[in-house]
Amino acid sequence: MSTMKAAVVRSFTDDLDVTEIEVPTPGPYEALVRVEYSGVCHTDLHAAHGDWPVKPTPPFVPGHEGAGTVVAIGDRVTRVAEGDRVGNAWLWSACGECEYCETGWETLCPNQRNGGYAVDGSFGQYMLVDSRYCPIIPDGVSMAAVAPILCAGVTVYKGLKRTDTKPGDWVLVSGVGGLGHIAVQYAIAMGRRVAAVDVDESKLALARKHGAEVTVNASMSDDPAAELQGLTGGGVHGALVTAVNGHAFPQAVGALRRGGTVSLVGLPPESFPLDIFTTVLFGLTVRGSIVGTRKDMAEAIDFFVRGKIDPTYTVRPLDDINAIFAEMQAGRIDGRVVMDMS
Ligand code: 8ID
Ligand code: ZN
Repeated sequence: MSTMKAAVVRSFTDDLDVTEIEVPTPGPYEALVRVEYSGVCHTDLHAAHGDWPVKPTPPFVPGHEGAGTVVAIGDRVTRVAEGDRVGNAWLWSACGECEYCETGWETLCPNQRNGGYAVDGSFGQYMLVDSRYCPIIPDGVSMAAVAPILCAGVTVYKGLKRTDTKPGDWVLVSGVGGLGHIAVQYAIAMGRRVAAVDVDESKLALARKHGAEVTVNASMSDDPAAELQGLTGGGVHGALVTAVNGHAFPQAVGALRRGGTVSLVGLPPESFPLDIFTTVLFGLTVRGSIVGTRKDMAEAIDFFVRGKIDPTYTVRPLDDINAIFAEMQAGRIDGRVVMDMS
């Protein structure tokens, strides 16, 4: 039996256990990947804390922004070969046969399995991927820099598409963390004008660095929605909420222009009141958006390969995972943390 170092969640209340565990064996359609880098997503923190109604079952290894190289393949694998550069993803696999898979909505497949949640993820030196669903990483790109694209990138790219905006329109990015700072960049690359909201000045500075024209600090403003309405000449055409705080959600709805659409992406385990009168009279759309399909992933990676997206990230060792989670919880991370698995 060969072993590897991995960060294991043993309970929702304890620190992760960085320890030696068995290297998994690839089954049919699966490939074994030597992980080089893995981004740390706030979803991993929600998973480790058991924040959501559908909880993962400890012990498990989080991580769904892993980038590495295929070192072995199981039976019936045709899409990848040993030596190929691939990643894992939140959409680890789907059934391929249900009404959602059949209609281009595999992200809604009720039989999907999620990386770092139902299947062990990328917070370890090796991981399994489903060869039919894993993102393919082109040659020549930095494995550390591409890691945040595999969840943060695809999620905000899809969420921005779902705002139903067009070039020249205003888009609000609420929450400029790992997802949000990349959302600013996709929005600019897609020709949108960006307004950004956060509760931390350094996050707003990062948003401006990446092209946001308007920034509002929600912790300093009496009415961030009204301020955004004024600064964008009548409201934003679309909004993407990545904030991990329920208060940001009605603020984003309140910042919409008439006819606007908000894509909800952040997942604080909370709810928020939706004002029926303004939603109806102003013809607003409020929708959820969850990661992206394999096609969205390939498109998101292509923006990155063409140099349109430049994630801000810090490389740290896997041994730092508990400190990284504590900093994330306190909102002290600029951009993304990417862990080096070597
Ligand atoms: O597919 C999806 N829907 C998807 C995919 C990936 C991640 C959803 N997520 C979810 C995560 O589970 C998490 O709930 O998106 C959320 C954001 O993930 P992240 O970007 O990885 O988290 P972060 O780096 O900690 O950034 C959070 C940002 O929110 C700001 C913080 O300052 C930070 O910049 N924020 C907070 I906390 N309160 C805010 C507020 N009231 C706020 N920004 C604006 N207003
Ligand atoms: Zn994620």
